[in-house]
Amino acid sequence: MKTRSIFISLIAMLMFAIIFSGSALAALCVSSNATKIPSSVQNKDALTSTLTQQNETVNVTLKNFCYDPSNITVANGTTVVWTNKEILVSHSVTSNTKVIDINSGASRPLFNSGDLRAGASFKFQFNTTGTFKYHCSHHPFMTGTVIVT
Ligand SMILES: [Cu+2]
Repeated sequence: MKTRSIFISLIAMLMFAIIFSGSALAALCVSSNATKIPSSVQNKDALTSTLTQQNETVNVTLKNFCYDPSNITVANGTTVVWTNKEILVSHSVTSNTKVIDINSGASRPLFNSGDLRAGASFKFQFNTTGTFKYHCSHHPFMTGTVIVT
């Protein structure tokens, strides 16, 4: 009986260590910013009008329990591609913004990669301006923002 309780204590400590190490890694996640400025833009006066006409791709990496860059500003119509560059860990890219599904009438995230395994990618095209926050459904401390202008 005593052996069993020691075993249970060890398992509890191990689980705590795993959860804590994930949080510690998240604390090391330095938020980064990026603004996608099309190469065709020569001067700032042209920037606003040109940004809304672009159809470009922006890449975000998932690594060390971080989205990098975690905050991006993109033109309306931009496709964002998230790639999981971890060795073993699965993540997700799950929108905080909810929409009503036309077919089922149920609420669902605007975009959701589901289980994004190491090496896998997920993409979503933004066709509405606004601020779109997202998180990892496996590790809720992982967060990111896409600002569509
Ligand atoms: Cu995750």
